[in-house]
Amino acid sequence: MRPLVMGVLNVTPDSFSDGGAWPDPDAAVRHGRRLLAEGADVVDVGGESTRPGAEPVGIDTELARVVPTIEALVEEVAAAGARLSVDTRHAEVAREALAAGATILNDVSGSLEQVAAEAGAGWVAMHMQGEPGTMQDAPRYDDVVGEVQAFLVAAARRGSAAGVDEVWIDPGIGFGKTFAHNWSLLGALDSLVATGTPVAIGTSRKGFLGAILGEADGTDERPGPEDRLEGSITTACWAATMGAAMIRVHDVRATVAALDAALTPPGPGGT
Ligand code: PMM
Repeated sequence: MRPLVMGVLNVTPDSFSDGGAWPDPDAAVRHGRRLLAEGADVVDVGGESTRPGAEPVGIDTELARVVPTIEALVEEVAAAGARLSVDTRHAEVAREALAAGATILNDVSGSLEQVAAEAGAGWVAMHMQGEPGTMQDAPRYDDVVGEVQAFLVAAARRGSAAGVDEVWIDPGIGFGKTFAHNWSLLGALDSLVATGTPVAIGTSRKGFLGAILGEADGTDERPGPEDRLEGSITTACWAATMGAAMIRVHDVRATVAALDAALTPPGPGGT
């Protein structure tokens, strides 16, 4: 079965790949509609960039970006049979966004299970080492796969104990991780899937893909976020093959098509 595709809708001036593209709720709503038309199962609305080195924006700014966007999209998303999620690490933003109609809390802090439980929402617990401002300074693990998995298994238990019926775990690619850590986590994704809690993952347009795409074409020039589609799609298909149940992406149309192609069993053959 194809994993759910979560389309990224960043209402921020400074996200690493699409920051500034939809800086105000009107532009964001138009892009949200496009994500739906392209086949997104979930539209993930975020109002604070978590890119490495990002400055925190303040709760009021985050609320002013996220809540009107969710309110404006809620009916169309429901009509399309899709869902809205809110990408935040702040309890207050999460509460307001869930009250406005989001049904999944995409929690990059991995700590807001009580908020999800109170709202009767789904909860994505993501792993992050440190804070966005400093997380890439010197990420360190003795055993990245084991440590991230232990954190996520504990988070899933906390979520269930708090009364969340729909818990997801996400290794947090790029969140306090070197490129090598990211590859190790991707390589061992099946062991995270084997824990039994549905796995969500986001590799889309991230820096470690830029590095490998630069090496692959022999130029050693690292393509920018907009030019990392091949790596984004390949890793999405890899994650799906490993059993991930939700993939967070910027390029919804291309990813849906690639996942459908990758996961279709060989048939009797056409002409
Ligand atoms: N990555 C980003 C933001 N939110 N949420 C989850 N669950 N998993 C991720 O990997 C993730 C996330 C950073 O990417 P962006 O700046 O494009 O939003």
